[in-house]
Amino acid sequence: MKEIRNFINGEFVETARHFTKRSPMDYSPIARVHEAGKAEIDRAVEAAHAALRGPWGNLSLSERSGMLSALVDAITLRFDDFLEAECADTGKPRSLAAHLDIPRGAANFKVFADLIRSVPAEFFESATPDGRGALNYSIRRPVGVIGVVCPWNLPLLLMTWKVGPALACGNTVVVKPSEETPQTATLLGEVMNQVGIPAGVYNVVHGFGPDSAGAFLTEHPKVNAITFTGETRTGTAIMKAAAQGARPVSLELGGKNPAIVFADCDLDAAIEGCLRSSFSNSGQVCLATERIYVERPLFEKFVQRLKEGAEALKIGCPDDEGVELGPLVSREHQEKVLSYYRKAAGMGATVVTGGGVPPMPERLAQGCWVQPTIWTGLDDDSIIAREEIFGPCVLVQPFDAEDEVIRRANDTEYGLACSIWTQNLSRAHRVAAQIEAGLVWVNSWFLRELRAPFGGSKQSGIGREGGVHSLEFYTELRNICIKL
Ligand code: NAD
Ligand code: 6OD
Repeated sequence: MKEIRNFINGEFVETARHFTKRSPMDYSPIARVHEAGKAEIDRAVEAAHAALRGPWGNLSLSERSGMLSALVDAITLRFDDFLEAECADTGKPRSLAAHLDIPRGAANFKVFADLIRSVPAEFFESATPDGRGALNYSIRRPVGVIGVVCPWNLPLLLMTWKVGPALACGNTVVVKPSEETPQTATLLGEVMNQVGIPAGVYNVVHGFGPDSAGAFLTEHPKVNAITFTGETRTGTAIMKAAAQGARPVSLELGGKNPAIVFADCDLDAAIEGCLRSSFSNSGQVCLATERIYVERPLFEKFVQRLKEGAEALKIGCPDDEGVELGPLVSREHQEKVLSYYRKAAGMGATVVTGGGVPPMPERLAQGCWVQPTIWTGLDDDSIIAREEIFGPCVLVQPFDAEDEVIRRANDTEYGLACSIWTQNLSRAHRVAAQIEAGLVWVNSWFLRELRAPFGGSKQSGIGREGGVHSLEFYTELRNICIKL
């Protein structure tokens, strides 16, 4: 079994309390994780402040950016180690992690290392009564120590999506990875040391949420800002903690994302896109599609094609040849998803495919497997249409008119993402502009431009990150006024 330690002030730190990380594939113990208590959180926050005052804070912007670029190369050199660790923790297919999680882990540093070199500043010439005037300009300064609380679904990707801009802007961080996925954040500590990033700039503390590392970190008065990705309910608790001391938060929260499929779509592309958006990463993507609205003339054909696609998905372990669907991350999450499968059946849904646990070989029987599942025959008020399930499952419903489908797509407390499938460009623009979500894809899904704003509407989040938008959270803008 691996030992996973905290990473504080450039050193790997053991504690007396441990918890066990189990494999999603067969539920065997794979790591003993050292749980941080209040003392370790204090040390990490102090180290982060010391780095701000000292070696990190003293670097020029160009030196800082250069170090982050070196980090990109170092992550790429350790690609296989990151891949191994991410697949072990999550059970996701190696092909997925190799194309998405790990490259994005590096790209999240690259984009902000580049961007920070070319950020413009504003300047105003002001009139004054004496006629001499004044010059006003703005400077950006780091916010300080950022608490970064992360989920388990895309561990390295979502953690570096916060750490990349935070460090590029000159902050230091204390990261609390999910208790389900402690490995890649810890491994990144090794890489930080290899690159020579000063001790205390990047710290990792392990543990759970309430009464553990997550709460200790977000309640810590010397954490200057908190960026969080996870469930809306947890985000609400973190916002309450951040209210103490009036500290800023950036929240990326849950979703119940629709896809809208018009009868004039390219059907092959729509099927391929909806299979990916509903089932990749076993549906454990905040941007995943859990509701598909299909224009009625296409409905039967679409459902049949989606069923054939879902049934063809190969389920298995990360390294299995051609595998497309791994297990869910944990027993607890498997039980949650299966409870929705039971509720859907109990409510009289038509189970087009799936609905249970797939048959697996004996050695994997204890793993967290669920079948990819498609339902029809439930209405918009059912909990299946309303609550985020976060599994490989989707409800498909017919619609008749554009206004109707826009209203139904928007009829949710969430507002993260939406996909629209049509070949009519005018309609695509018209509908996209009326969708209440932070991100709308037309004829695609999860096509990411890292300079564009990313974030949720309604209960899917607060704030926007990505490109210059990240600067709004990770820097403080100050005005300097010079009287002439
Ligand atoms: P979660 O909210 O259960 O946990 C996220 C993190 O918060 C974990 O590290 C956990 O230990 C910590 N935590 C829990 N309670 C806490 C508390 N009271 N104080 C401080 N920390 C606490 O989320 P999850 O189950 O890990 O991830 C799945 C959820 O995340 C889904 O709802 C998904 O939609 C959402 N998500 C959203 C985005 C986005 O970009 N909007 C991205 C990924 C995941
Ligand atoms: O691509 C991203 O930057 C991002 N934050 C994706 C979120 C995916 C949610 O699971």
